[in-house]
Amino acid sequence: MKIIHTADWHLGHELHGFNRRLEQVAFLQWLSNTLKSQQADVLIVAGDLFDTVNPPASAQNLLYEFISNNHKQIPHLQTIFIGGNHDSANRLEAPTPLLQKFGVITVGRLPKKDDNSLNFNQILIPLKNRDGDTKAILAAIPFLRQSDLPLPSTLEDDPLISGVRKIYDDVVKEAQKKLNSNCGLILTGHCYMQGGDISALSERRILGGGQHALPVDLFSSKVDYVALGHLHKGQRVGGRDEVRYSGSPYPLSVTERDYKHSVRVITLDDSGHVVKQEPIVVPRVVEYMRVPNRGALSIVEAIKALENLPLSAIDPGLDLRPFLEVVIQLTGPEPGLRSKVDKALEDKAVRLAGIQALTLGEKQSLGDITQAHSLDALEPEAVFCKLFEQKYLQKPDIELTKAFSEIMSNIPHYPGDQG
Ligand SMILES: [Mn+2]
Repeated sequence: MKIIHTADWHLGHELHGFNRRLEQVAFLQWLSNTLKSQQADVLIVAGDLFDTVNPPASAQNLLYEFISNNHKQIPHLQTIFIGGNHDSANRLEAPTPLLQKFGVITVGRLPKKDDNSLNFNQILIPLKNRDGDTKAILAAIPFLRQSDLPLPSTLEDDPLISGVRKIYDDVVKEAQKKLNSNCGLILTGHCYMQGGDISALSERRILGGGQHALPVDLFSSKVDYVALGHLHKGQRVGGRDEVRYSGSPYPLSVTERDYKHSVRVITLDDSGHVVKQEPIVVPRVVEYMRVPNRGALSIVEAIKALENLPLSAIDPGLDLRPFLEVVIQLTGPEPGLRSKVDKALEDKAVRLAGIQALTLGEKQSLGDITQAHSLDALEPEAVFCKLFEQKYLQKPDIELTKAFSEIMSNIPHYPGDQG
């Protein structure tokens, strides 16, 4: 039996205001074809199908077209969607009665009975090969919200970790009652695991405080595979090959430019145990460029590089133009930075997806360069000068200091005035 594991599609996602529908269409078409060519029996999408709880109709339409295509091409395919932190559990589950007819099971939120106990009938899903034989039990656990978690049994326990652990333990215990020697056990999750390699800026810290990362020993060593979602880079967790993030299928931030996004193919033998797992790289339909390729340029160098950007002579059309990130090293304030970059790109068929302006003193905190003062003993002008020095490693010139004082004198009753 073959399973394809993917996650974090974020349908409806925009990059700096640019629509990405064509990339999303291309990915779903490619995935449909891959499911067919790989002769997959099961598709698991481990959360964050949509980018927002209220996705645009066009994004929902994409998903339904994908399901309908699969049903035509691979009628026996079983598809399991679990909710992520970006998804609305209700919205995901609303079309369930229809989707079931297409072999799709959606678990938007943790299924519970009226008495608040876990509804194992909905959590535990038998996965079948094409002959209709159950080869694995899938415990479909979605993103867990605080309200899903049981209270800790002792005060010493971290309530988050002990709550999530209890849910996984209970579910695995129940699943094992149904397992026989010819059947594997697969779990899903949408969470942030300790030691995970995050992609700068594109994933949210989902569980606040210092305890948002979960330990990998949460997952029993008896499970055959854990299909995770949330982190956008595919990776195994805690050195365990069977605990995996598939990663998102395309970049959700320009910083993911050099990373090869993929889906994961898992092959189970006749007794339901994993014999092989491998990534298949998702082809890109849009190019991601960075100026410069590594490091940063001064503004003069950067503008020159932008003017000489190596672009294809034919404009592929707005929705397929390359995304571009520009990284500039500043030595002082540059209020006209954006307009200079915009001007250099005026006639270029690219989409500016971010300007990263590096300042010289970025690694220091204000405390590193200034003696400890009580806040009310500091004049705003002094704070301004210190911050400027911290950022640019030089003092602001007289003109700038004067302009700052002028602004301050125009603010009626700033707190310093009140003594
Ligand atoms: Mn997520």
